[in-house]
Amino acid sequence: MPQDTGPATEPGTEPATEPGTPADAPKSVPVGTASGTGLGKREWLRLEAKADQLRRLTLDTTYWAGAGHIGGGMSVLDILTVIYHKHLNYKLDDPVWPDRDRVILSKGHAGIAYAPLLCDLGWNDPALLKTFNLTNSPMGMHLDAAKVVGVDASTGSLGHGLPIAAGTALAARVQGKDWWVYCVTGDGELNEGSCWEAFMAIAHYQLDHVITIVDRNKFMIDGATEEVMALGALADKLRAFGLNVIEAPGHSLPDLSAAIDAAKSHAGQPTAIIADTVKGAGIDFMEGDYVWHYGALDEAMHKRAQASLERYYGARRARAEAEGV
Ligand SMILES: Cc1ncc(C[n+]2csc(CCOP(=O)(O)OP(=O)(O)O)c2C)c(N)n1
Ligand SMILES: [Mg+2]
Repeated sequence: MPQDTGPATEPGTEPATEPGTPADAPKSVPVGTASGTGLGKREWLRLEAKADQLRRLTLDTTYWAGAGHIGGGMSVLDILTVIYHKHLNYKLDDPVWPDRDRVILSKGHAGIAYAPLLCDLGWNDPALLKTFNLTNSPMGMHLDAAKVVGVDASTGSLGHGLPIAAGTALAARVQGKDWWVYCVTGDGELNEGSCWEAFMAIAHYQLDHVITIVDRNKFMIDGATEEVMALGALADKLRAFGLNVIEAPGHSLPDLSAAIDAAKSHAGQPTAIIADTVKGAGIDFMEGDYVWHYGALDEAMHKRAQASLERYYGARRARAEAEGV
């Protein structure tokens, strides 16, 4: 949450259309995973509205751009929503406030989901989304920290975010600062050896203010992670590298929020949260299909995707209404 001021956009942004029923929901709606402990009902609904708004904007941005990394954009959006709209310490009116928490989107190809969030905060002109990845736009497919306000590190070449996160946390230590560093990685990205070098450094230096969140959507660019380059017992591997590991359903906002709370209260050892997500979450014809790692939408597909997102939001909101306290 931002300092002093409230969230950038309050609830009430829900579409006027009546939501669908849970039975209509795409398969990515989590079932039986509610802890309900991470968020109160009102806040849960507020975050659901925000996540819905950002999913729609990500879909539209993909449509305007002609194509984009929509699969991994959709899988990471709940993670980004919970970070920015619940946990992150920042100032809306001063995006470069030196004491802010840092976010490093190591899976930089998800810029197509990150750009809408950074525009929605008011840090970049939302009109820029219509130029996303077009010639001369400041918003390229992978966001450039020198051109897009709010980006703490330019990423896109996989495997660099975790080393940057380690360095950022060490810098905080040297300066006596206590900012948190959130590093969001892909699961296929963990094929990069530099991630594991960084995990070793993060554990060795006990950088407990680095919270790694792995978007475990089980797919990479060209297939299932377990077929292309198996991660196997990922949680055990991360534990063996010295990290505290939390596994959480990655599309359940209360569970994600509770996982971040648990990471923050686990002092002395850095935490990695493995967020179990669905590639293409919310768009039924994309879910779990790696072909939609990067894809183009015509008008008919755009409309189908919008209808799917509406059902998805309806189901999620119904769950929050039923299970929230
Ligand atoms: C060093 C590097 N090699 C290759 C690529 C091309 N590339 C972009 S996304 C991607 C797959 C990443 O998979 P994953 O981390 O699982 O991403 P997600 O499923 O979250 O979209 C690849 C290989 C790249 N961006 N950087
Ligand atoms: Mg993946």
